[in-house]
Amino acid sequence: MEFFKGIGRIRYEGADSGNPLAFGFYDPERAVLGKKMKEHLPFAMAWWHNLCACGTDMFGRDTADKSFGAKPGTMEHATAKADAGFEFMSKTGIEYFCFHDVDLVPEADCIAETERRLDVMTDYILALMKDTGIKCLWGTANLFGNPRYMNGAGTSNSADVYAFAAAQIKKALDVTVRLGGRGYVFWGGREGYETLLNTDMRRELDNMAYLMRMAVDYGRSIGFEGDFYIEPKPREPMAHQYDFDAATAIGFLREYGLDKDFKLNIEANHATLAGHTFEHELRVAAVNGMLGSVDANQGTAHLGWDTDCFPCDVPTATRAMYEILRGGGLTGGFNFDAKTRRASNTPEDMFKGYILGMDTFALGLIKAAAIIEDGRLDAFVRGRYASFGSGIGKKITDRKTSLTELADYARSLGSPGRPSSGNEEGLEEIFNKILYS
Ligand code: XLS
Ligand code: NI
Ligand code: NI
Repeated sequence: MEFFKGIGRIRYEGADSGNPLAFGFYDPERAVLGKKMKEHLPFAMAWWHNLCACGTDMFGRDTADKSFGAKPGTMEHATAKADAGFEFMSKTGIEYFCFHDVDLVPEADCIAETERRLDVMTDYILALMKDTGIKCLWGTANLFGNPRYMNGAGTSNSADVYAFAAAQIKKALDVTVRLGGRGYVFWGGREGYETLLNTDMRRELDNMAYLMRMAVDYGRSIGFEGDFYIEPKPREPMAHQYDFDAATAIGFLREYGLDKDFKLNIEANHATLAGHTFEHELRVAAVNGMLGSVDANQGTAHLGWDTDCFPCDVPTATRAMYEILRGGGLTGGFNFDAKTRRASNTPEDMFKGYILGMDTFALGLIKAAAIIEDGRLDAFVRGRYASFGSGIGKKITDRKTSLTELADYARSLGSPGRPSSGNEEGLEEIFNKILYS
C-alpha cells in the first residue's frame, strides 16, 4: 500500500527549480572534497518525530493524522508506521533510521509482552531493510516517558525501576544489534534532579555509570561493535541534567572508564540550551576524540526549550560542517531529531521538513568545503600560534622548560609587547564572502 500518494521520489533539481518537492542543493552523487555528498551526509529519519508525533503540545492535542490507516496503539499500526517510514525514506533517499524501543511497538503492561512485540517488529523491519537497502543508524531505549521513570532511570531512587531500565536497555541493544545499528544512544532526559533536598548525587552518578558499564559489557558480549553515545542536554525535562554538555559528559565518561566505548551524539538544540553554539559542542567533542553522531535540528533562539525545528540556518550548518570535516567526520550520521511545526500538519509537510534539513546540510557541506579549500582561515590560525614554533615557544610546545626558565626569559624581555590581532571581523568577512558567493 502506498501511503504518500502523489509524492514521488524526491530528486535534485537545483535551486532554480520551482518544484517544492525537489532538492535545491542536496545532490547525493556530487563529489565534495573527493567524496560523494551522500557519504559525507549519512542522513537518518527519527522514527519518533516523523512517524509517531502528531503535533500535540502542552496546550493542545493532535493536529496531524499519523494513523496510516490503522488504529493507534495496535500492532497493525506499528507495522503501518514501519511501511510508511520505509516508503518515506525510499522517496527522500534517506538511508538510515533511528528509533526508541517504544517508537516501534505500543508498550504493553508487562515487559515480557513488550519484548515479544519488539521481536515481531524487528523481523518485520529486517525484511523492509532487506528490500530497500535502508540501514539502522542507532537505537535507544525510552527511559523517560513511562511514569515509572519520574525520578530517573539509571538515577532513580528505586532499585526496581533501575532493574526495569536495565531490562529495556538489554532488549533495545538486542534489537539494535539485530538491525545492524551503527550506534546505541543514551539520552538522559530524566537523569538529573529537581531539587538537591531529596537527591543523593554521588549515588545517582555512580549508579548511572554502572548501568552504562553493564550495557557496554552486555553489548560487546552479543557482538555489538559500534559506538555507544551519550547525548548531552542541560535540562528539560529535569531542572538539572547530569549530561549537561559535551565537556561534562566527557569528564563523566573518563571518570568511570567508559571513554573507550563511548562517543557523543551532539544535538544542535541541546547545545544552545546549554549556552553554547552547535559548533562549540562539536569542537569539544572532536578535540577529545569523541565526535560520534549528530542530532540535526535547530532551536528557536528566544525560546528556552527544545523546539526541535528542522535546520534551516545555513551559516550554522556551515560552521557545524566545518567542525565535522576538520574533525575527521562522524562515526555515526545526521539524525533529524526534528519535527514539523504543529501547524505544518500535512503529509507534504513531512517531506518539506526533510527536504529543508537535507538541503541546509548540503549547503553547509559545500560551503565548509569551500572554506577549507580556500585555506585562509586555516592559514590565519596557524600563523596566530606561530610563536610556539621556535625559541622559547618551541620549548613550551616540547614541554622542555620550567617556571624558572620562563620567569627568567620574561624578565629578560621586560614586556611581551602586544599579541597580534585576533582579526575576528576580517575572518567573518571571509566567511561571508565564501558563504554568499
Ligand atoms: C530529547 C532528545 C531525544 C533523544 C533520543 O531532547 O533529543 O529525542 O535524541 O532519546
Ligand atoms: Ni536528540
Ligand atoms: Ni532533543
